[in-house]
Amino acid sequence: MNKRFLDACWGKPVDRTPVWLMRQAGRYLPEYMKIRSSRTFLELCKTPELAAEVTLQPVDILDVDAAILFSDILIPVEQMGMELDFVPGPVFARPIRSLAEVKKLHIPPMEEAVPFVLETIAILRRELSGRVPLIGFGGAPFTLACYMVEGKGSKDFAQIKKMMYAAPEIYSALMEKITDMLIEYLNAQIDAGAEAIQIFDTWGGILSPSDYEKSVLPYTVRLMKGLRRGKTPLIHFVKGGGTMLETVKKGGADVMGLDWHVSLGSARETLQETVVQGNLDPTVLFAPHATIEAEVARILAENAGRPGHIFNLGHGILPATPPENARFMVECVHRLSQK
Ligand code: 1CP
Repeated sequence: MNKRFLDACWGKPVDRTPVWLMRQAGRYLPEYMKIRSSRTFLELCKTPELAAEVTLQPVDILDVDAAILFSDILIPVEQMGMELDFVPGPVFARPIRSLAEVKKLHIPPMEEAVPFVLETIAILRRELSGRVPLIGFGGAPFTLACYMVEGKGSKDFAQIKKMMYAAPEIYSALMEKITDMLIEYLNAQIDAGAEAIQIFDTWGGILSPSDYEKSVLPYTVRLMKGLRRGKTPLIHFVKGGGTMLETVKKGGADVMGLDWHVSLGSARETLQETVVQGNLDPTVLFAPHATIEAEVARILAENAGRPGHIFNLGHGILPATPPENARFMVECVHRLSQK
């Protein structure tokens, strides 16, 4: 039973720093590509035995201290009635632009909408049987709204920002509906057996701190209050959130995810006793081993032995990463933090 990750989420002392990698399953692993080659990404997400298999690959290959459900943040959005494709980034055929379109979005019972997600979690809990904890996840309301309004990834997010500034009634109706959906979706994951939940707010950092506080934070707060989180720690990762940590902290998560634009040491000063996760630049995994080891050592030194640090990348692992370097990074974290 490896409880290192969960203990660290609650700020308890651990024998060595737990480590996992955002997006640790996926295209950089040949073992993933083999399974993926004969089906689409969506088919893979919707086939519980296979989704469970690719979830376990990085646990076996990298020796990480947590598994994260293999799925995507946009899977539950498709079930609200939006046609979704991956090419490989997500694309919605008909983005949301009007109040009528927001009103048409529905929130089906989760056992009917995403039985495959709940089934994957059940299989994983059986197969892991305590080996490492299982993290469930969802997108934050704003990040999901970005994709739903833009229709795909974007460089400037002009459509969602335009809606926020020029059509606040459509924006708030959409954010309310997404928040309602996420409360159902993430509670269903908790009930199915997810032992921690990470909320990915990948695009929260594109807003000014004042807009984040006014137009994103209230929904995050409502989401976090709506989750059955007694025994289930909540991790909140806002990419680009380093310049507004005090504001993000008001969301109320147990663990704050950090990207690499903020130093872990100064973030800990700002956040005081709040548990943190991060924050190695994912491109360091392209460097020679000596550089990877030095960067791991630097981050551990910035944490300065405080309890409540989960080692991770500052964002998802890049598809061209050599798996051997990811494995070496995990080994460095374990070796250098050993008590
Ligand atoms: O072709 C393929 O195999 C699809 C590639 C792929 C994969 C492997 C996508 C498309 N999503 C995923 C899995 C995924 N997505 C996981 C798996 C669990 C893990 O091992 O961590 C998770 C947690 C996500 C979450 C996700 N999807 C986020 C938040 C995290 C982040 O990286 O910021 C976002 C923004 C997405 C959208 C998405 N889905 C896929 C892509 C390529 C993207 C990013 C598109 C963009 O940059 O806008």
